[in-house]
Amino acid sequence: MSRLTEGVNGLSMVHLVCGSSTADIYLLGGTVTSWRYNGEEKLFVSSQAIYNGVKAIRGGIPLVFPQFSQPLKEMPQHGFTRTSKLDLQDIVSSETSSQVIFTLTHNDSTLAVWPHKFQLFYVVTLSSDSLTSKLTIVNVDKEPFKCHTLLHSYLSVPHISSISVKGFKGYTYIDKLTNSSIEEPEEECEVNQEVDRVVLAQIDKPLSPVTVIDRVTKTPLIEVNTICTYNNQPIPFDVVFWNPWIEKAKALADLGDEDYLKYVCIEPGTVSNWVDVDSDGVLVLQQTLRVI
Ligand code: TA6
Repeated sequence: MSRLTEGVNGLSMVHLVCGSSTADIYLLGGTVTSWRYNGEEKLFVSSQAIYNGVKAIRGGIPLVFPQFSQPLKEMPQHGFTRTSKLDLQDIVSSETSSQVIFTLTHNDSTLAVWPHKFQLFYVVTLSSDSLTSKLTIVNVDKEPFKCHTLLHSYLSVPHISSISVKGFKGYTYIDKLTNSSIEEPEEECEVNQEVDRVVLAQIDKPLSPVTVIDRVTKTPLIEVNTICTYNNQPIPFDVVFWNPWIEKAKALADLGDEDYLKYVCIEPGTVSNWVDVDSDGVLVLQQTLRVI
């Protein structure tokens, strides 16, 4: 049954069970590190991931807030959430789903690098064939603030050469390797070199679903469905598409040299522009990973 338990190196984690599916979520960063559908792992975690309670766990679904990358130098890359200990509020199970609810509230260490008062809610819901991550940011300060949010999902693949990604055709993306802006002409995107792209939101055409498919049989493997709202109104969201390939994989100490062959990152978020969050404003980013 769903419960609080101990993970690697005794780190606290929640194990969710729903039918024949399971999920593991560490209190460190609220990082989902496993989602098993009928016993098959759908997320990737690095063979060299560090579980010391301080460093972000490399893999699964790290949370990115309040910044993507490192535009504000006083704050770590991808913000402080993925290295913060989230507070476990509740574990709720029903016939059809199992859910864990976490919170994170501004504290001395967050205020020291980002002087804004916020409350973060993170709800992970496991159902028989899907895993939903719902990240909610509330501005509990008197002044507005600007932030990014992103779900940095590492999706497990049989072999990187065996898959392609559908859903980007016709969207413009920023290629972070060349800092160029390119319109995606292809129905399917293969990964045969380093890929680091921010696929830009289009207001009238949300980037959902994005689907990882078998490149040969065209069988869908996993679908990423995303919703993003501000004060309950839909807002545009981007999707980051990343694989480090050979050289960058070697350069990441907590990633196995061959690990790049086993995952693709499809990362929905609000990252190409800061989102203005007014006092009492509510920003929600939700992804549902579904096995097709
Ligand atoms: O989401 C893609 C990206 O921004 C890449 O540029 C790469 O830096 C990746 O995130 C991993 O970042 P991390 O800080 O987890 O090593």
